[in-house]
Amino acid sequence: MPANLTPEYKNAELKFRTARTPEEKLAALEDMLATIPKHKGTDKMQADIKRRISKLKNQAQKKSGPKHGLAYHVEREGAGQVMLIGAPNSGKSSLLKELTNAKPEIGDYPFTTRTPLPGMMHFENVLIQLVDLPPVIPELTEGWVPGLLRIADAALFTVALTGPVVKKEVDTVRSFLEEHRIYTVKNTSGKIEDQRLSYVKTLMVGTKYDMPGSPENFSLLCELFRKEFDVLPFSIHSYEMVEDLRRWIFLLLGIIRIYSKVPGGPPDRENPFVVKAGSTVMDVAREIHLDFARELNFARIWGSQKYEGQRVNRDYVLADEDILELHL
Ligand SMILES: Nc1nc2c(ncn2[C@@H]2O[C@H](COP(=O)(O)OP(=O)(O)OP(=O)(O)O)[C@@H](O)[C@H]2O)c(=O)[nH]1
Ligand SMILES: [Mg+2]
Repeated sequence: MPANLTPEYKNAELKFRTARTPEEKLAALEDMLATIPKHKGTDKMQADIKRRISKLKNQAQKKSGPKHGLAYHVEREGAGQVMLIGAPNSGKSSLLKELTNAKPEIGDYPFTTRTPLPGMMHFENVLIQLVDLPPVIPELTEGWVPGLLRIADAALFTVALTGPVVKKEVDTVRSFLEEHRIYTVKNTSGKIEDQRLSYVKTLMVGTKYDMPGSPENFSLLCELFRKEFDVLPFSIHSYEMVEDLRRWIFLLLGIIRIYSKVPGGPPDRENPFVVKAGSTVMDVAREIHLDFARELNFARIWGSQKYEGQRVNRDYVLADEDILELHL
Protein backbone atom coordinates (compact mmCIF):
# COMPACT_ATOMS: atom_id res chain seq x y z
CA MET A 1 0.00 0.00 0.00
CA PRO A 2 1.58 3.34 -1.02
CA ALA A 3 2.15 5.86 1.74
CA ASN A 4 0.91 8.85 -0.35
CA LEU A 5 2.87 11.34 1.68
CA THR A 6 1.67 14.93 1.59
CA PRO A 7 3.86 17.99 0.90
CA GLU A 8 3.27 19.03 4.54
CA TYR A 9 4.72 15.75 5.76
CA LYS A 10 7.69 15.93 3.39
CA ASN A 11 8.36 19.44 4.60
CA ALA A 12 8.35 18.30 8.22
CA GLU A 13 10.68 15.45 7.33
CA LEU A 14 13.08 17.86 5.66
CA LYS A 15 13.00 19.98 8.82
CA PHE A 16 13.90 16.89 10.81
CA ARG A 17 16.81 16.06 8.53
CA THR A 18 18.24 19.54 8.88
CA ALA A 19 17.42 20.08 12.57
CA ARG A 20 20.53 20.92 14.58
CA THR A 21 19.36 20.69 18.14
CA PRO A 22 17.39 18.01 19.96
CA GLU A 23 14.62 20.57 20.49
CA GLU A 24 14.37 21.22 16.75
CA LYS A 25 14.40 17.49 16.08
CA LEU A 26 11.60 16.90 18.53
CA ALA A 27 9.49 19.71 17.07
CA ALA A 28 10.01 18.36 13.56
CA LEU A 29 9.10 14.82 14.62
CA GLU A 30 5.91 16.07 16.20
CA ASP A 31 5.06 17.88 12.95
CA MET A 32 5.75 14.67 11.06
CA LEU A 33 3.40 12.73 13.29
CA ALA A 34 0.70 15.40 12.92
CA THR A 35 0.91 15.52 9.11
CA ILE A 36 1.52 11.89 8.18
CA PRO A 37 -1.52 10.36 6.42
CA LYS A 38 -3.10 7.98 8.93
CA HIS A 39 -3.74 4.65 7.21
CA LYS A 40 -2.49 1.06 7.18
CA GLY A 41 0.31 1.90 4.73
CA THR A 42 1.99 4.27 7.17
CA ASP A 43 1.54 2.21 10.36
CA LYS A 44 5.21 1.33 10.53
CA MET A 45 6.30 4.90 9.85
CA GLN A 46 3.97 6.24 12.52
CA ALA A 47 5.33 3.76 15.03
CA ASP A 48 8.87 4.71 14.09
CA ILE A 49 8.16 8.43 14.57
CA LYS A 50 6.54 7.76 17.95
CA ARG A 51 9.52 5.69 19.00
CA ARG A 52 11.91 8.49 18.06
CA ILE A 53 9.82 11.05 19.92
CA SER A 54 9.77 9.04 23.10
CA LYS A 55 13.50 8.34 22.83
CA LEU A 56 14.27 12.04 22.49
CA LYS A 57 11.99 12.87 25.40
CA ASN A 58 13.60 10.21 27.57
CA GLN A 59 17.04 11.47 26.74
CA ALA A 60 16.02 15.04 27.46
CA GLN A 61 14.86 13.92 30.91
CA LYS A 62 18.06 12.05 31.62
CA LYS A 63 20.45 14.83 30.65
CA SER A 64 22.35 16.34 33.49
CA GLY A 65 22.32 20.06 32.82
CA PRO A 66 20.12 22.21 30.63
CA LYS A 67 23.05 23.71 28.71
CA HIS A 68 24.57 20.50 27.46
CA GLY A 69 21.94 19.35 24.99
CA LEU A 70 21.45 15.62 24.62
CA ALA A 71 24.19 13.36 25.81
CA TYR A 72 24.48 9.72 24.90
CA HIS A 73 26.04 6.90 26.76
CA VAL A 74 26.83 3.59 25.13
CA GLU A 75 27.01 0.68 27.55
CA ARG A 76 30.29 -1.14 26.97
CA GLU A 77 30.07 -4.78 25.96
CA GLY A 78 32.57 -7.36 24.81
CA ALA A 79 36.33 -7.23 24.58
CA GLY A 80 36.61 -3.64 23.37
CA GLN A 81 34.69 -0.61 22.16
CA VAL A 82 35.45 0.82 18.72
CA MET A 83 33.85 4.02 17.38
CA LEU A 84 33.12 4.69 13.71
CA ILE A 85 34.12 8.17 12.63
CA GLY A 86 34.16 9.83 9.24
CA ALA A 87 32.62 12.34 6.89
CA PRO A 88 28.97 12.03 5.81
CA ASN A 89 28.17 9.14 3.46
CA SER A 90 31.54 7.52 4.00
CA GLY A 91 29.96 4.14 4.72
CA LYS A 92 30.07 3.94 8.52
CA SER A 93 26.60 2.49 8.95
CA SER A 94 27.06 0.05 6.07
CA LEU A 95 30.26 -1.19 7.69
CA LEU A 96 28.46 -1.64 11.01
CA LYS A 97 25.66 -3.55 9.31
CA GLU A 98 28.09 -5.85 7.54
CA LEU A 99 30.25 -6.67 10.56
CA THR A 100 27.73 -6.79 13.38
CA ASN A 101 24.21 -7.82 14.31
CA ALA A 102 23.04 -4.17 14.29
CA LYS A 103 20.43 -2.89 11.85
CA PRO A 104 21.39 0.73 11.16
CA GLU A 105 19.61 3.05 8.77
CA ILE A 106 21.61 3.49 5.57
CA GLY A 107 21.04 6.23 3.03
CA ASP A 108 22.65 7.84 0.02
CA TYR A 109 22.19 11.26 1.61
CA PRO A 110 24.40 12.78 4.32
CA PHE A 111 23.51 12.69 8.02
CA THR A 112 21.51 9.48 7.86
CA THR A 113 22.83 8.54 11.28
CA ARG A 114 21.93 10.86 14.13
CA THR A 115 22.39 8.85 17.29
CA PRO A 116 25.03 6.31 18.35
CA LEU A 117 24.21 2.72 17.52
CA PRO A 118 26.24 -0.18 18.94
CA GLY A 119 26.57 -3.62 17.40
CA MET A 120 28.53 -6.71 18.37
CA MET A 121 31.15 -8.05 15.98
CA HIS A 122 32.45 -11.60 16.07
CA PHE A 123 36.13 -12.15 15.54
CA GLU A 124 36.71 -15.90 15.87
CA ASN A 125 35.89 -16.53 19.54
CA VAL A 126 35.65 -12.94 20.81
CA LEU A 127 32.98 -10.28 20.59
CA ILE A 128 33.93 -6.66 20.01
CA GLN A 129 31.57 -3.71 20.17
CA LEU A 130 31.44 -1.34 17.20
CA VAL A 131 29.55 1.94 17.61
CA ASP A 132 28.12 3.83 14.64
CA LEU A 133 28.12 7.62 15.02
CA PRO A 134 26.70 10.58 13.13
CA PRO A 135 29.14 12.02 10.60
CA VAL A 136 31.66 14.62 11.64
CA ILE A 137 30.66 17.99 10.18
CA PRO A 138 32.26 20.84 12.11
CA GLU A 139 29.18 23.07 12.38
CA LEU A 140 26.68 20.27 12.96
CA THR A 141 28.32 17.58 15.02
CA GLU A 142 27.37 17.77 18.66
CA GLY A 143 29.79 17.66 21.57
CA TRP A 144 28.75 14.19 22.71
CA VAL A 145 30.38 12.68 19.61
CA PRO A 146 33.93 13.60 20.69
CA GLY A 147 32.80 12.78 24.23
CA LEU A 148 32.13 9.16 23.27
CA LEU A 149 35.31 8.95 21.27
CA ARG A 150 37.37 10.07 24.23
CA ILE A 151 36.35 7.06 26.31
CA ALA A 152 36.45 4.49 23.50
CA ASP A 153 39.25 1.95 23.09
CA ALA A 154 39.84 2.65 19.41
CA ALA A 155 38.30 4.11 16.25
CA LEU A 156 37.80 3.31 12.58
CA PHE A 157 38.11 6.32 10.33
CA THR A 158 36.13 5.77 7.14
CA VAL A 159 37.02 7.55 3.90
CA ALA A 160 34.96 6.86 0.76
CA LEU A 161 37.03 5.89 -2.27
CA THR A 162 34.34 6.97 -4.74
CA GLY A 163 36.03 10.22 -5.72
CA PRO A 164 39.64 11.35 -5.73
CA VAL A 165 40.61 11.34 -2.07
CA VAL A 166 40.70 14.83 -0.81
CA LYS A 167 43.08 15.39 2.04
CA LYS A 168 40.88 18.26 3.12
CA GLU A 169 37.96 15.91 3.89
CA VAL A 170 40.10 13.90 6.27
CA ASP A 171 41.66 17.03 7.71
CA THR A 172 38.23 18.53 8.37
CA VAL A 173 37.25 15.56 10.51
CA ARG A 174 40.56 15.55 12.33
CA SER A 175 40.61 19.26 13.02
CA PHE A 176 37.09 19.08 14.47
CA LEU A 177 38.26 16.35 16.83
CA GLU A 178 41.44 18.24 17.64
CA GLU A 179 39.37 21.24 18.64
CA HIS A 180 37.97 18.86 21.23
CA ARG A 181 41.55 17.77 22.05
CA ILE A 182 41.20 14.33 20.56
CA TYR A 183 44.00 13.05 18.39
CA THR A 184 43.56 10.11 16.06
CA VAL A 185 46.81 8.16 15.90
CA LYS A 186 48.05 4.77 14.72
CA ASN A 187 49.44 3.85 18.08
CA THR A 188 48.99 5.32 21.53
CA SER A 189 52.07 3.85 23.16
CA GLY A 190 54.27 6.61 24.49
CA LYS A 191 51.49 9.18 24.20
CA ILE A 192 50.73 10.96 27.41
CA GLU A 193 47.05 11.60 28.08
CA ASP A 194 45.46 13.77 30.68
CA GLN A 195 41.94 14.81 31.50
CA ARG A 196 41.80 17.21 28.59
CA LEU A 197 43.89 15.47 26.00
CA SER A 198 43.10 12.09 24.48
CA TYR A 199 44.73 9.92 21.86
CA VAL A 200 42.58 7.38 20.08
CA LYS A 201 44.10 4.38 18.31
CA THR A 202 42.73 4.64 14.81
CA LEU A 203 42.62 2.47 11.73
CA MET A 204 41.88 4.20 8.42
CA VAL A 205 39.41 2.35 6.20
CA GLY A 206 39.01 3.23 2.51
CA THR A 207 35.38 2.27 1.85
CA LYS A 208 33.37 1.35 -1.28
CA TYR A 209 36.39 -0.32 -2.85
CA ASP A 210 34.06 -2.01 -5.36
CA MET A 211 33.30 1.31 -7.06
CA PRO A 212 34.98 2.37 -10.32
CA GLY A 213 38.25 4.24 -9.79
CA SER A 214 38.57 3.17 -6.17
CA PRO A 215 41.88 1.26 -6.52
CA GLU A 216 43.54 4.46 -7.77
CA ASN A 217 41.90 6.49 -5.04
CA PHE A 218 43.01 3.93 -2.50
CA SER A 219 46.64 4.30 -3.62
CA LEU A 220 46.29 8.02 -3.19
CA LEU A 221 44.83 7.58 0.30
CA CYS A 222 47.76 5.34 1.26
CA GLU A 223 50.25 7.82 -0.10
CA LEU A 224 48.72 10.59 1.94
CA PHE A 225 48.24 8.81 5.24
CA ARG A 226 50.27 5.62 5.50
CA LYS A 227 52.82 7.34 7.74
CA GLU A 228 50.07 8.22 10.19
CA PHE A 229 47.74 5.22 10.03
CA ASP A 230 47.40 1.69 8.81
CA VAL A 231 45.16 2.06 5.77
CA LEU A 232 42.85 -0.77 4.74
CA PRO A 233 40.62 -1.22 1.67
CA PHE A 234 37.03 -2.20 2.39
CA SER A 235 33.86 -3.03 0.53
CA ILE A 236 30.65 -4.40 1.95
CA HIS A 237 30.54 -6.62 -1.15
CA SER A 238 33.86 -8.36 -0.50
CA TYR A 239 33.82 -11.31 1.89
CA GLU A 240 37.64 -11.23 2.15
CA MET A 241 37.75 -7.55 3.03
CA VAL A 242 35.03 -7.95 5.65
CA GLU A 243 36.90 -10.86 7.26
CA ASP A 244 40.22 -9.02 7.05
CA LEU A 245 38.76 -6.01 8.77
CA ARG A 246 37.59 -8.14 11.70
CA ARG A 247 41.15 -9.27 12.34
CA TRP A 248 42.53 -5.74 11.95
CA ILE A 249 40.03 -4.44 14.49
CA PHE A 250 41.06 -7.16 16.93
CA LEU A 251 44.75 -6.26 16.40
CA LEU A 252 43.98 -2.56 16.72
CA LEU A 253 42.65 -3.13 20.22
CA GLY A 254 45.96 -4.57 21.39
CA ILE A 255 44.35 -7.50 23.18
CA ILE A 256 45.19 -11.19 23.36
CA ARG A 257 43.17 -14.34 24.11
CA ILE A 258 44.30 -16.82 26.70
CA TYR A 259 42.71 -20.25 27.08
CA SER A 260 42.79 -21.78 30.50
CA LYS A 261 43.00 -25.50 31.17
CA VAL A 262 43.10 -27.70 34.22
CA PRO A 263 45.82 -30.38 34.50
CA GLY A 264 44.81 -33.37 32.38
CA GLY A 265 41.86 -31.53 30.83
CA PRO A 266 41.33 -29.83 27.48
CA PRO A 267 41.69 -26.03 27.09
CA ASP A 268 38.52 -23.96 27.03
CA ARG A 269 38.76 -22.41 23.57
CA GLU A 270 35.26 -21.02 23.57
CA ASN A 271 35.69 -18.68 26.50
CA PRO A 272 39.06 -17.01 26.29
CA PHE A 273 40.27 -14.62 28.93
CA VAL A 274 40.84 -11.40 27.06
CA VAL A 275 43.71 -9.32 28.41
CA LYS A 276 45.96 -6.52 27.22
CA ALA A 277 48.86 -7.55 25.01
CA GLY A 278 51.95 -7.70 27.20
CA SER A 279 50.10 -9.31 30.11
CA THR A 280 51.93 -11.90 32.19
CA VAL A 281 50.88 -15.22 33.70
CA MET A 282 50.29 -13.37 36.96
CA ASP A 283 47.99 -10.81 35.27
CA VAL A 284 45.79 -13.59 33.92
CA ALA A 285 45.82 -15.47 37.22
CA ARG A 286 44.56 -12.28 38.86
CA GLU A 287 41.87 -12.02 36.20
CA ILE A 288 40.68 -15.58 36.87
CA HIS A 289 40.62 -15.35 40.63
CA LEU A 290 42.46 -13.28 43.22
CA ASP A 291 43.21 -16.44 45.21
CA PHE A 292 44.85 -17.96 42.15
CA ALA A 293 47.18 -15.00 41.95
CA ARG A 294 48.02 -15.32 45.63
CA GLU A 295 48.63 -19.05 45.57
CA LEU A 296 50.22 -19.39 42.17
CA ASN A 297 53.22 -21.68 42.20
CA PHE A 298 54.04 -22.05 38.51
CA ALA A 299 52.31 -22.38 35.17
CA ARG A 300 52.56 -24.47 32.05
CA ILE A 301 52.13 -23.00 28.60
CA TRP A 302 51.08 -24.46 25.29
CA GLY A 303 51.47 -21.98 22.48
CA SER A 304 53.42 -20.84 19.49
CA GLN A 305 56.40 -19.47 21.38
CA LYS A 306 57.04 -22.35 23.79
CA TYR A 307 57.40 -26.10 23.75
CA GLU A 308 54.15 -27.83 24.56
CA GLY A 309 53.55 -27.79 28.29
CA GLN A 310 56.72 -25.90 29.12
CA ARG A 311 57.00 -24.62 32.68
CA VAL A 312 57.13 -20.83 32.96
CA ASN A 313 57.19 -18.46 35.90
CA ARG A 314 54.68 -15.83 36.87
CA ASP A 315 56.39 -13.01 34.96
CA TYR A 316 56.19 -14.85 31.66
CA VAL A 317 54.68 -12.56 28.98
CA LEU A 318 51.82 -14.31 27.19
CA ALA A 319 50.97 -14.33 23.49
CA ASP A 320 47.60 -14.46 21.73
CA GLU A 321 45.99 -17.92 21.99
CA ASP A 322 48.41 -19.29 24.55
CA ILE A 323 46.97 -22.10 26.63
CA LEU A 324 47.63 -21.61 30.30
CA GLU A 325 47.57 -24.19 33.07
CA LEU A 326 47.96 -22.75 36.53
CA HIS A 327 49.52 -24.77 39.34
CA LEU A 328 48.73 -23.62 42.84
N1 LIG B 1 29.11 0.28 -3.64
C1 LIG B 1 29.19 0.45 -2.32
N2 LIG B 1 28.37 1.34 -1.71
C2 LIG B 1 28.48 1.50 -0.37
C3 LIG B 1 29.44 0.77 0.40
N3 LIG B 1 29.33 1.17 1.68
C4 LIG B 1 28.35 2.09 1.70
N4 LIG B 1 27.83 2.30 0.47
C5 LIG B 1 26.73 3.24 0.11
O1 LIG B 1 27.09 4.55 0.51
C6 LIG B 1 25.96 5.28 0.98
C7 LIG B 1 26.21 5.82 2.38
O2 LIG B 1 26.32 4.72 3.26
P1 LIG B 1 26.10 4.86 4.83
O3 LIG B 1 26.58 3.58 5.41
O4 LIG B 1 24.74 5.30 5.17
O5 LIG B 1 27.14 6.04 5.15
P2 LIG B 1 27.36 6.79 6.56
O6 LIG B 1 28.81 7.11 6.67
O7 LIG B 1 26.79 5.98 7.67
O8 LIG B 1 26.51 8.10 6.34
P3 LIG B 1 26.00 9.15 7.47
O9 LIG B 1 25.25 8.37 8.51
O10 LIG B 1 25.15 10.09 6.72
O11 LIG B 1 27.23 9.77 8.00
C8 LIG B 1 24.78 4.31 0.91
O12 LIG B 1 24.08 4.55 -0.27
C9 LIG B 1 25.45 2.94 0.88
O13 LIG B 1 24.67 1.97 0.23
C10 LIG B 1 30.30 -0.16 -0.29
O14 LIG B 1 31.17 -0.85 0.28
N5 LIG B 1 30.12 -0.28 -1.64
MG1 LIG C 1 25.39 6.44 9.02
